[in-house]
Amino acid sequence: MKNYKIDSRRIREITTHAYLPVEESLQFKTDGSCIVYWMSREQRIQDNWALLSALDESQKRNVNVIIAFTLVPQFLDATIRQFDFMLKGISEAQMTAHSLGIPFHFFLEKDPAKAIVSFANSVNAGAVFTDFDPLKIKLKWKHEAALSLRCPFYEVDAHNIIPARFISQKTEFAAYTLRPKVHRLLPEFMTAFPIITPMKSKATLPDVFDVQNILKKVKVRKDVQPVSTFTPGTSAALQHLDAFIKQKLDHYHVKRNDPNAGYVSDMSPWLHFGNISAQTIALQIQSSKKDKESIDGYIEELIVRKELADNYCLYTSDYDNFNGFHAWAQTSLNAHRSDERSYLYSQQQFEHANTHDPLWNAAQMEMINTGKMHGYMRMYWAKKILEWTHSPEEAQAIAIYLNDTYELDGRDPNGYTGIAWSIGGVHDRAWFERPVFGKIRYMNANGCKSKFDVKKYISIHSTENKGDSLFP
Ligand code: FAD
Ligand code: FO1
Repeated sequence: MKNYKIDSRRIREITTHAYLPVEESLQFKTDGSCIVYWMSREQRIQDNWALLSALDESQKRNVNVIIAFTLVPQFLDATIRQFDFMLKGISEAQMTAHSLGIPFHFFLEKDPAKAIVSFANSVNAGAVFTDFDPLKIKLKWKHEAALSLRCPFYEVDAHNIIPARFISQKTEFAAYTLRPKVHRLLPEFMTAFPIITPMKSKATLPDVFDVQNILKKVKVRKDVQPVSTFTPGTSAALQHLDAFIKQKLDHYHVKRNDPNAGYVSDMSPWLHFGNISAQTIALQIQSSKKDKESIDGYIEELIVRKELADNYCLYTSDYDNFNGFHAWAQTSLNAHRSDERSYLYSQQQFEHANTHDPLWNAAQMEMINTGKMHGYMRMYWAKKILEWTHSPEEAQAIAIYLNDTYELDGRDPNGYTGIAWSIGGVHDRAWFERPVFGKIRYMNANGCKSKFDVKKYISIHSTENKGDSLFP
């Protein structure tokens, strides 16, 4: 594979040897017989800056690169639906790695940090690379691993086109504060990926893991069934992207907010699991010669909005609770805590799409049946949970629980930020005051009626279940 340059602004050294007692830091390894890539967020082989960084280091040292994935038996509110999708995608990645001669090791471990440290020691790793993820659970895994690793440990931002830690060192107030930085820096970072070609040295390849066998071992809810609406893995993501560009992109700008039209890209499940890189998508969208307003609109969502979500989670550790909201929003919501709610529903009533509102119920059923609620409906869906619960805290907790249980793309910075936008006005401005919402932007069914055919949406997604019945 010909030599290439990794942009050092993507890489952060996490190594803690600087803080080790002298005798321990003397054990710190600078040689080693391989380089390990601890894959997590970016579950793909090609177009992956984290793997490319590890490969670059392995070539400099003339040693092999080895991939390791540590699966935990439970992950936030993930169910068999998300584990099924993810594992099928990882299985494809393992096959691709092996076809290139790169060993891909798979571990099912309660303690991922412990697993990666013992693996790195067992293969005498000269360095460990992993991919950037702003979620608290992932930062904890990395911190624990860093405390015990005795070799250089690097984090590479392979999710954002412009690395999150580089583009901003603070919580951005809104899209308009981040957008100019994105557009100024994009030309520097929108480069083509080097293609990984088969390794010269023949490393021993581990056995491939069996998806069904692992699915039997994970400790997750099995009643939220896998969906047939999305095919897992990188090849399906690339095929779907190609079809979107050819058949839909031209009308994205005009039709993307109509949940009946089907003119969004549906790339979020594959982006969430890292089966495809946002940079790969952006490069293809930009060179597509399609409708300019649609290209610009799509790039706004894929880059500004998505990177804004990583920024929010990276610099606001309260991204999943009320304390993460701006002061104006907290003051305003506090002032309306005792307002009378026109309706009140429990988590279970929401979960069973059992409210008085057929439009809200249809959105919930779209998510339950297909694993992906249309983006426009997610705003309405979350805002109504704020309106029909006792408090903003309860609303946010229910929205996160439902989103992370049923959405294929859930458990993601986009989700925590989308819910904080809807319920806590994060990245939004104050609107004129009203009961319960205070100055948080309000949405209602009439607003939806002016945008799309609400009756049609309800008939398509009404409460009769299409998949295996979730609720007896
Ligand atoms: P397209 O319109 O085709 O956009 C392409 C890509 O741009 C998306 O895949 C996504 O990566 C990015 N994007 C688009 N809109 C947004 C946005 N508002 N914020 C951040 N990135 C965006 N997105 C998730 O990935 N996971 C979630 O769990 C999630 N939960 C949400 C909850 C609420 C309450 C709200 C308001 C939004 C949520 N979003 C979430 C953001 C957005 O709704 C989805 O990313 C989008 O609907 C995905 O569908 P798509 O790929 O067809 O989007
Ligand atoms: N990442 C891992 O490294 N190991 C896991 O076992 C794991 C499980 C998992 C389940 C559902 C899900 O939506 C994500 C999961 N992830 C896992 C993390 C994922 O790859 C992303 O890093 C984050 O969820 C997005 O930031």
